[in-house]
Amino acid sequence: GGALEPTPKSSDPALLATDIVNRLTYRIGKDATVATQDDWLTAVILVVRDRVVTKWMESTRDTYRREGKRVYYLSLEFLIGRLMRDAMTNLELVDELQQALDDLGVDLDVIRQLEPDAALGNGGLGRLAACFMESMASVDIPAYGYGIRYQNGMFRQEISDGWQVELPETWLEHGNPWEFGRRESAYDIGFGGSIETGEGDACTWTPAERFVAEAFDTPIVGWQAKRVNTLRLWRAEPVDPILLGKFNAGDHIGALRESNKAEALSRVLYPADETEAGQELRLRQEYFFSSASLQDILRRHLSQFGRITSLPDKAAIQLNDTHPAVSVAELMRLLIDVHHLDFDLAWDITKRTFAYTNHTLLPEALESWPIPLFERLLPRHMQLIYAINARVLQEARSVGTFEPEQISAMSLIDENGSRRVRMGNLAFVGAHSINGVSGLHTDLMKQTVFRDLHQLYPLRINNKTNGVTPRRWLMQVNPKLYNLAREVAGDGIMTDLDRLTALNDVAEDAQVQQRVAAIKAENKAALSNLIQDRMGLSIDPAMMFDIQIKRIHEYKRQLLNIVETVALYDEIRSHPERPWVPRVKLFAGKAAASYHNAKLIIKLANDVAKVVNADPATRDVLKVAFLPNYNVSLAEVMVPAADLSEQISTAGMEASGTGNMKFGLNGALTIGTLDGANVEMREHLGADNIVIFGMTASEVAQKRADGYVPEEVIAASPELAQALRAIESGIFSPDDPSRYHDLIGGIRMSDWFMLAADFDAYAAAQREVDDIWRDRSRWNAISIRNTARMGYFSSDRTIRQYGREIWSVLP
Ligand code: 26R
Repeated sequence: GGALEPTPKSSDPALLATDIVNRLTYRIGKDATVATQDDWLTAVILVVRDRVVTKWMESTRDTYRREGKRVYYLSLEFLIGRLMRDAMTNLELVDELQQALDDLGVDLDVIRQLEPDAALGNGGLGRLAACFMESMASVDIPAYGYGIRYQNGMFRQEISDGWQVELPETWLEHGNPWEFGRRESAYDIGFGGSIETGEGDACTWTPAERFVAEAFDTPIVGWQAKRVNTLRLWRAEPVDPILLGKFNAGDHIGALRESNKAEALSRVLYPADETEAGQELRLRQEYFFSSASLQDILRRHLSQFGRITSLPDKAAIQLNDTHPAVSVAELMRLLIDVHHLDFDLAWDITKRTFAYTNHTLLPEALESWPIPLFERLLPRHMQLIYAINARVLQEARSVGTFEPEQISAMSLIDENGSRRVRMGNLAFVGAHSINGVSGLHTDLMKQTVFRDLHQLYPLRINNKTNGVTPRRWLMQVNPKLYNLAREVAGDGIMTDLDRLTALNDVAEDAQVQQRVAAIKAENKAALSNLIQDRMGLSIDPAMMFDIQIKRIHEYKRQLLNIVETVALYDEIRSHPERPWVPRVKLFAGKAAASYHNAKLIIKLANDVAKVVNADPATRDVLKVAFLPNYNVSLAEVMVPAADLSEQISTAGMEASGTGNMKFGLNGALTIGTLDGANVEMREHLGADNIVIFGMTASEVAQKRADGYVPEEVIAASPELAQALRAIESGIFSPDDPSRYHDLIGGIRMSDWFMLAADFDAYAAAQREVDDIWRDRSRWNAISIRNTARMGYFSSDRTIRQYGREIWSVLP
């Protein structure tokens, strides 16, 4: 029994206020009369943090005492956003802190907005990792997240004359009160060099370059502070920060070069989403954090359990996509070369320890590394990969039924063209579980990328449909809707989101409908104010808020939405007398800096907005806006304000989507294709509570195979033809009339994402949405049913499934 001080339970606002002033005085060194808003923010975070730390130590001691299994979530991305409200909510201290701050004359809502967003991720995969961290703590799974402490996370987006401009995001500029630097937890990371054969299967690797990985820990609080887990992020350091030898010899520059090289490793998040960066630095980052994390995991395991062979019983390591897949080879190296196991035993332990999640089937997002590069940076790992490959292919051949093409598809080495290491295959063969992130995506994995490996190991692929944390994405972002839901469904909804189904019974209740509509109106007014402040654009909250927010990518088809907007604009101008439903089309999202068409789509959204918003003939019924710098905090304002959620990817291309779930939970109607988790959303909502349109994944595949001719489709759709011509003609780009020739030309010529093929169905679905909107009681009932039936999409459910079916940490 530890003799720690009792948890400071003092939730009395007066005591909290004293605490805050004490932090301000003794930690920040300021008097209340001169404190800036930033000082107050830091003081409040420190007060909250202390309470978190107490729980954190309890959790850590509890895990150790139980001698249980720990989960390790390895991810190159954690898109956690702001942490203060999250921690306050999960400690159930929001009202008390609000009161304390009121008494001090500080506005919680003002200082809350000064906390920088931790944007250590691109999009879906990174945000999922953040929801999972919160859910693992909430369902009481001992877990560590491992990643990189990027000095610069996702870039800040400015819109200049309608174009995206990327600027560095300096989230650490004013320090980070949430993190604890752990100088004592540091590991050596090597690159390059040479190998000598040793005894048995072991080798000695002498790297040519060496760096140090230093740990920074952030506590992640679960709901009601049931458990606090650790997010451990690595920063790269030079081996000897001052390099005394060189420095003393007068080589200041040489010493600096070393330290710059180290800093580069944890300097910046790669902002390419779904297109392979292929840069040497990226592979270095992947190995850097994999090696540091595995060394840390083995050290912890050995210090508690003493025997390396029990690793799979005490550690489950989840690979978040292939970004940490080099871990498979690194664990083999550590087990064989450092811990002296033979290859067979090491391979058995490795497979029983790792599991791998796939998040995309797009061929351009499947990682593979040129063999010469791999060999140069990681010579020992290259050897091990060849050895693993030999075994796997031997196993495949011994089955006796595989064709040579199937064997070469299973190989860890891609031999078509220049030889490359396939990271997906490496992760697959090194893991006992490979999961997709929605039912459809998992099925497609079995039929496409992993078709042959799935035949060889038919029990490995399984599905874990994504989810989102209801604490952040309902309770915190939409407190009024949460309170209404709690009135109807009881206090237990945050631990059991399925209880929201109680709302089904009140979906037709006129009074509840009124209240839900009033809450939505308030959320829309808040978003309107934000748009007014940031863009100087005024939007009537009575309009339908039609929102598409996500990374800009052709497969997500923001362009389909914009083209339909142009067609609608044209129709309204031709028939102004018709009873048009007033709508505002809102867009936000970042484009990879190197992704030409995505950046052009942003410019087009802005060009269309400029023309449409200035037209007195349509002004009252149609508005368009592209909100700059989409991030978690902006999503937190937009999601609760949405009437309509756009989830319109080409079927078969969006692995799951998680924005779709956040919108549904907050009562938006979804217009979407049968893609990713939309398929399961329809099953849970019932077909009357979601508007589905367009081709299915198999129809898309069939049409591609049959030879799709977009010009035929365009010729058959006067509305589409007219809208495309309008964009091409330069109506929206009078300063550069040919700006969109190539973009629209791509649709005419090949239209890989089948925008034209789905256009008419999409436009018809939008008019169906209008019809529902006109019947406001029907709309409100659908909205309530959306909230009622989204319980399945809680990340607590997802995590419990991982815990039972993959990690064996739950009964
Ligand atoms: C290799 C590198 C360039 C790279 C490729 C792809 C880096 C990042 C990505 C992002 C991918 C893997 C991603 O974010 N996928 C998304 O994962 C979400 C969570 O599972 C899904 O909801 C979403 O559909 C999917 O696109």
